[in-house]
Amino acid sequence: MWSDLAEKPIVAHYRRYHWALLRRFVSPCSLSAYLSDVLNAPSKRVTVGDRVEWWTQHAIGPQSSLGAYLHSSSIFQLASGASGLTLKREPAIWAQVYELGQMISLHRDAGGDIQLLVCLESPDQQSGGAFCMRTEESDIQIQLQAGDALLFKATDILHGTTRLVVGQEDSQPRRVTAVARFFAEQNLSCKRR
Ligand SMILES: O=C(O)CCC(=O)C(=O)O
Repeated sequence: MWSDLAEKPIVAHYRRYHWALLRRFVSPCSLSAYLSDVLNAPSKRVTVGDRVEWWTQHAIGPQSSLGAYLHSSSIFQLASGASGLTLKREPAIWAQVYELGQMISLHRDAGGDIQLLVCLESPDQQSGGAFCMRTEESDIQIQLQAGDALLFKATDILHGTTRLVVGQEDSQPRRVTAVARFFAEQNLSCKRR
């Protein structure tokens, strides 16, 4: 599927801007299994700044259907091809659930060389939960829909989300995303010194 990657528009976009949007990346029939993997996984509350920001982080096991998907060779090939790096085969994986009032403000991640963010559930458009990026060129907001994915360099690009609020048709908004974070192999020529 991802052969001749360098010629794909998504890869060209990633190489130029360090992010690329993949609409309808996950098949609708897989979404409910992945979502239930997240909702049944062990979780911990993450709080930043005295409850100004909080969300729930879920540990995803490699044996679950979502874990197997994020560890699959097609995801690995996509990340390798887009980054142009020799990546370690196993990504770090996890998921996060945001509910009413929850968000994550703009930040850069501390590690990783390329990250795939997959949206498994999205609130309606009036309920917030947009993915935000601040690049050198502009501020970008993307309302990810369930099944959409975003490849991005999370250590370079400032990113976060808008807060989930009560929408006209959604009094209990929820947003669920999963992450596969890939690391480059150590540069062997540097290691030898
Ligand atoms: O859930 C999101 O959209 C943001 C996740 C995030 O900040 C990250 O993967 O570093």
